[in-house]
Amino acid sequence: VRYYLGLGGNLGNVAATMNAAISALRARGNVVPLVSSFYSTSPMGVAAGEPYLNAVIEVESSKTPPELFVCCREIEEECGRIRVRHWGPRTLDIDILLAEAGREGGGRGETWETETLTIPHVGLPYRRFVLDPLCEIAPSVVHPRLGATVFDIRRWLLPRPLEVVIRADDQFTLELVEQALPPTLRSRLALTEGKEPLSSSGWLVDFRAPSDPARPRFLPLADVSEPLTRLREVLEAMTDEPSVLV
Ligand code: PH2
Ligand code: MG
Ligand code: MG
Repeated sequence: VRYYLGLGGNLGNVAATMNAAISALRARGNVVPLVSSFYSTSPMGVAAGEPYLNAVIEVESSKTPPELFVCCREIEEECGRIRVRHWGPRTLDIDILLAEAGREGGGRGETWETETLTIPHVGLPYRRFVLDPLCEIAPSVVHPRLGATVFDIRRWLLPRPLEVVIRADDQFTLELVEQALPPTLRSRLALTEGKEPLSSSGWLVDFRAPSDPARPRFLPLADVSEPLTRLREVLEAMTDEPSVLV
């Protein structure tokens, strides 16, 4: 099975840790044909800490998704990961992004939905720190739920200002959302209120509906405990420009 994995970390010598993780994957019988550049990225999340180094690798493996998931957890631990807090600083995070990915004109690839594992990774469509390295090594791979290539998904994040429609409720009005965003972030966005994205490159942020992984460019916030904080994090990750370190 062909997989794409996201690597990230912000504690210690992350480049060395990521290289050690790639060696550990190979030592466990997996083939790693492609490794992206290492990207320096802004931390997403108030608890995330220092800037991150992120990369994406292609892996050929005979393991099933749950088996690979366990294998990645073991390697995270081997590489010194301590889970101090959810989304806190870490030496190494390995996320399964895509499995048996289809190519343009070919099949669509696999989806996986269990309590511990969702494939494709839910954050993939809106995280530049994932899409930039993924696009470097696999631009023509198709996202099985969105039916779009990685190249196109990344391209949806490039317009400035980025068009974002807010589906507000009584509590989270457009005015409140605008006030919650720092001016630098607000200047990258064209915010309006509505029910659907206005154009083919637009995004919808929904404060009412819970997660629905089948909907493209739809960011649910109804199932999040601090929607405005989360919204700011997500919009920052969408519009940040990660820098490449090589
Ligand atoms: N991972 C997180 C939280 N925040 N920020 C960046 N820049 N890169 C990450 O890999 C990352 C993050 C949770 O997995
Ligand atoms: Mg992660
Ligand atoms: Mg993880």
